[in-house]
Amino acid sequence: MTNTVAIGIQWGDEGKGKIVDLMAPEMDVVARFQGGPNAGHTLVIGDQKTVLNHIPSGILHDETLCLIGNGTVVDPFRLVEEMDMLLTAGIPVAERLKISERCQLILPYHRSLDAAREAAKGKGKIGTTGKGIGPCYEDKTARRGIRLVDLTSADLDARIDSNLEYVNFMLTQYLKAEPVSRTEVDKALDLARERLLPLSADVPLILQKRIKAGDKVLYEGAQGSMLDVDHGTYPFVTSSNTVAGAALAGLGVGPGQVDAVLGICKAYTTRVGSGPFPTELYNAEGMDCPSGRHMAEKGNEFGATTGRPRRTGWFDAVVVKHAVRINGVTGLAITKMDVLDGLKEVKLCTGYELNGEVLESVPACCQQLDQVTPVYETLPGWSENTFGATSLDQLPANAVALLRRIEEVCDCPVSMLSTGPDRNHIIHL
Ligand code: 2SA
Ligand code: MG
Repeated sequence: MTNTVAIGIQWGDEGKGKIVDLMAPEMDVVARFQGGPNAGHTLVIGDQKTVLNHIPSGILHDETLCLIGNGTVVDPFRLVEEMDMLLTAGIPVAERLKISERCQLILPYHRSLDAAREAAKGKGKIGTTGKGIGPCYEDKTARRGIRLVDLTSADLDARIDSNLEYVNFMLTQYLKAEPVSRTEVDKALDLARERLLPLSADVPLILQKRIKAGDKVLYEGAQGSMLDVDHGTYPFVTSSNTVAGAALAGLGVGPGQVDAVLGICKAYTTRVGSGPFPTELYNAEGMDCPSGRHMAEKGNEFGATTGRPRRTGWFDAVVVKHAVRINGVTGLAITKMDVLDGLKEVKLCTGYELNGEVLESVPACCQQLDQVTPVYETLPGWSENTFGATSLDQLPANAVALLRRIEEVCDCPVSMLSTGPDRNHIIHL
């Protein structure tokens, strides 16, 4: 194992939690570099399911140091809740977790702004997770954010006053929503001071020492490349960079400290929230098709934190190729292959047709992406059960053929294949 960035390369929910948890025992450090409680990483061990929002998916392993980097946004209420959930399960979180002192805090007014803005947009809404992610990253860029380390700063009160004055003007005058009280904000700040500040640390310093000592780091991404604020389906994206490059800025390491990039994707595609999705087959708004419904039902496609039903569709190799390029993916991890069991045929989208031309890449303009017609390659399906398979020779020939075709079309080797939610349901290639 080498220092590896593990990221989602579709629209999130690719099964990153499972893959990271699987790799964690081989790694010494697992570090999150972007996103916040909008992530929902599900780990299944035996019959126990754990959903993590902020905490890196290595936390269940006693030898693994978990780091939350400066590129993330942290909601004190949610993070403390998550820590307590793990404590109750017997995991000594405080001994395994360090939080960057430069982390931005999500405060109650960020959640109010997120909800009020979405409500004001009506049909044109982004479909955010409602966790205050966008407003918090906006404050960071606007240089009025509150970081963990700022809890000890003498001007904190004045900065909160000034932020609240501005936010409450926006909420009441412009968005016609309820204002946020200082008491609510203080509750979040007090909780962060009491429970998070003791875990705060100089994360780049820790990482530098660990890497120099020969320790291996797993950089854990959240969401997916198509939700990246620069490279995704803008404006239907999250507010952070989700690509592999963000691991460097979001933790404070250099390019030489990453050896491999693992791109995690499903054997089909899903998306939650609004925005273009060329290979879409099925959604809760009335689009129906037996194969898409099969994926949604068999794949249990509901958001891990919000419970929202996900939209489903065929594997989009144009998207995955785009992701392989912008992330420098060195190996693919394909998840939920078993969900395709029982389909008569399986399709891969290998190009987009627009105005009689076949496009080589994902168009940057959302309106254009909305209008493309997918060019499909159809492969025979299989009726055999691949759930829980642990070696390639347990798979039907047609499943192996799909895998090989994905490698060819995406020009990237598959290094892992996940065949179920459990740690053991994996094939290493
Ligand atoms: P936000 O809340 O500002 O980041 O939302 C902006 C867009 O990004 C999408 N988004 C996600 N899409 C899939 N999975 C996500 N995480 C959770 C999970 C989702 C859940 O991993 O299970 O529990 O529903 C995630 N986070 C953000 C979002 O749908 C918007 O399109
Ligand atoms: Mg998820």
